[in-house]
Formats: sequence, C-alpha cells, structure tokens
Amino acid sequence: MQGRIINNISNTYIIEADKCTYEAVIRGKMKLEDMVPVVGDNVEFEEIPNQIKQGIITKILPRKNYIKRPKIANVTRLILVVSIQLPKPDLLLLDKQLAFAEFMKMEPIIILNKQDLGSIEEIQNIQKIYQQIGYHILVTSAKQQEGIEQVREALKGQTSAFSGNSGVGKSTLLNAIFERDLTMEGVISKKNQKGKNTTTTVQLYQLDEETYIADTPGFSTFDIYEIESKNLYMYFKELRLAEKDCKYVGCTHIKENECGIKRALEEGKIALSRYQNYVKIYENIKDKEEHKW
Ligand SMILES: Nc1nc2c(ncn2[C@@H]2O[C@H](COP(=O)(O)OP(=O)(O)OP(=O)(O)O)[C@@H](O)[C@H]2O)c(=O)[nH]1
Ligand SMILES: [Mg+2]
Ligand SMILES: [Zn+2]
Repeated sequence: MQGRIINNISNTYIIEADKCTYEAVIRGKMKLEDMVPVVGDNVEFEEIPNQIKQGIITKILPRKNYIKRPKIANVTRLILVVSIQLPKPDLLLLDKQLAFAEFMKMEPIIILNKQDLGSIEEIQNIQKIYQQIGYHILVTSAKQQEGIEQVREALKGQTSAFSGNSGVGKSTLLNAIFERDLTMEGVISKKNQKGKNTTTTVQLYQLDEETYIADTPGFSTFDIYEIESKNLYMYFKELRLAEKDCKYVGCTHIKENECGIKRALEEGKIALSRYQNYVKIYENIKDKEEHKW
C-alpha cells in the first residue's frame, strides 16, 4: 500500500492512505540504511495481519526536497507569516527565509497577518518592498477571519509549510483555513511559559485530496548555512538581476566599487532593508565558513 506520513512521534508514524489513517513502524532492516522516514514522505507500507489499521513501512518514495529543521519532506510551498504588530515584523528573518525558499526550490508566499493592529501605511510599506520584487503577499486578519479565502486559493494542490516567529498567528491562520480548532485535536501544542499554546511538533493536515498543510514549530533555526556566502545574492531575486552589471568576477556586492547591485540600490531599484539584510546574512554565513575548521 502507499500513503503519506502526516505525523511522527518517536518510532510511531501516522500514515494517511485512501482516506484512512494507519499507525505504523519502520521495517527493522530499513533502519540500517541511512534514510529515515519523516513527516511529508510518501511511503510504501504493509498492513499487519489481524491488526486494525496498523502497518510496517517498507520503502520511502523519492523526495522532491527535504528540510532538516524541522524534519519534513516534499514541501512545495513555504508560507512566511509576519505580523504587523505583536510581534513587530521581523524582516531579517523574512529575508532569510525567502532566500532559503529560493535555495530549496519552494515557492514562497508572504502573509502579513494582524492587519487589524496596523495602519494602512505600515502595511503598504511592507507590501511595496515585496511586491516590487515579484513576491505574492497576502494581507490577513486571522482572528477576524479576514483574507482567508485568498490564502486557501494560494494553497491549492500544494504541500505548504507555515513558518514565522512565535506568536505571528500561524496556528490561528490554520484554524481559520480549516474552520475548526486544529490545535485542540492532537498533541501538537503545549502551553509555553506565558500560558499560550505554542506548536511543538510537525503535523501535516489534509485540506483536500491534493492539498496538505504543515503546522511546524517554525523554521527559525533552519540551515541558511547550507548556502555558500558567494552564492547568497542568487537567492535574493532582485540582487541576482542586478548582478550582471557588476564589474569584477567574485564581487561580494559589499565593499567593491562598480558593483551593479550597489548601483541598483542607489537608483532605488533595490529596497534598502533588503540590501542591509543581505549584508547581515552574508556576514553571518561568512563568519560560519571561516570558523568551520
Ligand atoms: N489582533 C490579532 N490577533 C491575532 C491575529 N491572529 C492571531 N492573533 C493572536 O496572536 C496570538 C498568537 O497566535 P498563534 O496562532 O498561536 O501564533 P503562532 O504563530 O502559531 O505561534 P507559535 O505556535 O508559538 O509559533 C494569539 O493570541 C492569537 O489570538 C490577528 O489577525 N489579529
Ligand atoms: Mg502555533
Ligand atoms: Zn557587485
């Protein structure tokens, strides 16, 4: 049989197949190979005779991609959630995640949530930066269920993962999309010190036949360091475009003169915050590279 892993807690995997869920373990000899199944994997499994909806996973089908932290496979769309207030927009994290999405070949979509807490001007300032680059940016108010239909539309036929700082409203958005309280359905959230529910494990939800959505504890610690510093500009779409006007091979776009990217910045074709975040992330990665050995 074939199915998709939607949850994993220690050695137990929950598989969804033909509208049924199965509780499965890994076949003993599979553990010897280095591939271990993760949430999002499509797998082959055998039903255990005489056991109700229980199985043994025998094979992982080829993956489109694989994210290490949190462990999840076959994510085709990354939904990057920022809130306009509480917490304030973290554009450094957003730009990091956008670069990571480009690197991993996941299509990113930005959701600007908590519209009700911000002024039109604040919202438009952020919208402008990202629309100019060509990113899809949706404005929502999850708590008031505003803008949810356009989010559902953007998720169709994809496996999407929601990411963003704690408290931006990822779980609230998911509840609005599914029109039910998902966080109450499983052991996916626990109360943090402030007594709020915070997501702690990866769980895949099926919206319709071909649409899956992951609630995750967030990708804040994810491996941006898989990108080499010299290649970072390629994952900033508007920087990549301007790079053709750089004069020197191996231009880092930071200290050099006659740099196409710095010229585009001066001409207002690149937003200052994007460039500043590029420099910060570049130096971050560079630092890691130099301390590797
Ligand atoms: N005013 C306002 N509050 C919102 C909105 N969306 C979510 N909230 C509130 O923001 C708080 C955090 O929302 P969550 O959905 O738990 O945030 P999260 O991103 O899942 O947080 P973690 O699970 O910790 O990563 C809750 O108190 C929500 O009620 C919104 O559109 N407007
Ligand atoms: Mg949450
Ligand atoms: Zn340059």
